[in-house]
Amino acid sequence: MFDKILIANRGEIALRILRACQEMGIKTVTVYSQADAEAKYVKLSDESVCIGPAASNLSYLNIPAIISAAEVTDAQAIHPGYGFLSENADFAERVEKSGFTFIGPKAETIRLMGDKVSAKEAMRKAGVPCVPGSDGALSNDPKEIMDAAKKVGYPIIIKASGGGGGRGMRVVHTDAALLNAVSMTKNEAQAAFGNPTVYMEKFLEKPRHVEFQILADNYKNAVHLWDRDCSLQRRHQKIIEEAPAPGIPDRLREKIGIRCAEACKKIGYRGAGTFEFLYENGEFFFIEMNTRLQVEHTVTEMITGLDLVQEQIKIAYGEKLSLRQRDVEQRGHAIECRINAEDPYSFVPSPGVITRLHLPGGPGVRIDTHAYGGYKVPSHYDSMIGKLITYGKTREQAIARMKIALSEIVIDGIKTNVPLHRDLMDDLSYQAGGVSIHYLEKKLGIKS
Ligand code: MV4
Repeated sequence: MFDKILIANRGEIALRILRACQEMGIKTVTVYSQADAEAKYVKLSDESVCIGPAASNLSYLNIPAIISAAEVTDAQAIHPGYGFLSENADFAERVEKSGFTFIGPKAETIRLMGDKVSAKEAMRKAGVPCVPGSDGALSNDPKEIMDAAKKVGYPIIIKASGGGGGRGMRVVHTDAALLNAVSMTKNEAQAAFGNPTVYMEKFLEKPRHVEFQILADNYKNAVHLWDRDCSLQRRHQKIIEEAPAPGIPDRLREKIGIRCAEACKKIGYRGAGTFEFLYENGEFFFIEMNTRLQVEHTVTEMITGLDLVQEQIKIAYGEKLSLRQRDVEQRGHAIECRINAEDPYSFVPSPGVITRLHLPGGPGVRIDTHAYGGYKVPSHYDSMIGKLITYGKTREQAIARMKIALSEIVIDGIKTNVPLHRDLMDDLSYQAGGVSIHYLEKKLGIKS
């Protein structure tokens, strides 16, 4: 096994990865910006290296600084966590060229999935059901664009191939608006991603966001770890996730999960990955693949009993998957509330010192956070300061435990979105399960 791993991230996920390494007897190197010098995981790691000032561009996105930190500490592998450099194919390539192991897929796979047109084409060919659309990049010929829209049928959505996660999209309802919408999306895509390529899809009006977790090794073995529902979101920021996705027939979940695992074998995928789908009227439609560990991996861990970070590390070291599909358990239900340092209704960030912190506990309660009483939440990064996860034999029990945990939690000194989570756990539509991606924004719209 690796002797030493460098963790190229910060916050709760740095601590999460550190704990996985410690349990495996692997030494750890953390890297930190000047704003994170006091972080708990920095103190808990075997070695740490300051990689620059607070601004992410100069620290957590500073590829040469991170690679030199691995060199001076003699680390063998780099775990990128999520966000920052985790889906940067050039980073993965430079890590490997410098003689380290990148804990993630091959650079070429990251590049393939980063281009949404090529990702969708690869998945369509590998038997994953996709949203109907232009099946490839949209041509520049007005007649061909109009014909494509006629074939797909309005409403349609134009998406930038270099986009993803909600960036570079435009919904079109009529022929009259089509050509202008395409050219505006192309211009924006060129400016934002340096790539004017766009594609067309049928616009699904009220879908759920349901994703499948997979694990694959270097030897074309792959398993799926079931699904997660991430529909509760605002402006493409997920707020609550759960596993499994409620109310979807097991036969269908199993069929889609197997399709995802088979697709991984076909494309030679390696590591942990997520297939994002829209789910509407009982059907799954693939939209994008994420090639990183995700924030919400925790709910999958709770229902499968697996440690996804340890699985990533074993795969990166070159071990064969020890797990076959029939060994993957699925037990009970898990919910994750993302705890953000922000105003619960305006969503304005609220950095500052946490003056008092009381964390909940008890059966089926998990907290992943690097925060502590006296910790100063820096203003330079994402506002998520932790994740509260509850597990239950049933969804009802997981909700009941979440309500209790949310009633116990005390975070003073800064504003957090805990009050919003309390409201949502009491929301009858949430309790019923299966709300769409628009539910939270609609509910907040009525409120404010
Ligand atoms: C869509 C869609 C409806 N129809 N594609 C937004 C994020 C990006 N991953 C894809 N997104 C969407 N693609 C079709 N054909 C609606 C969205 C969408 C969305 C998707 C998942 C989670 C939240 C969302 C919020 C708004 C729009």
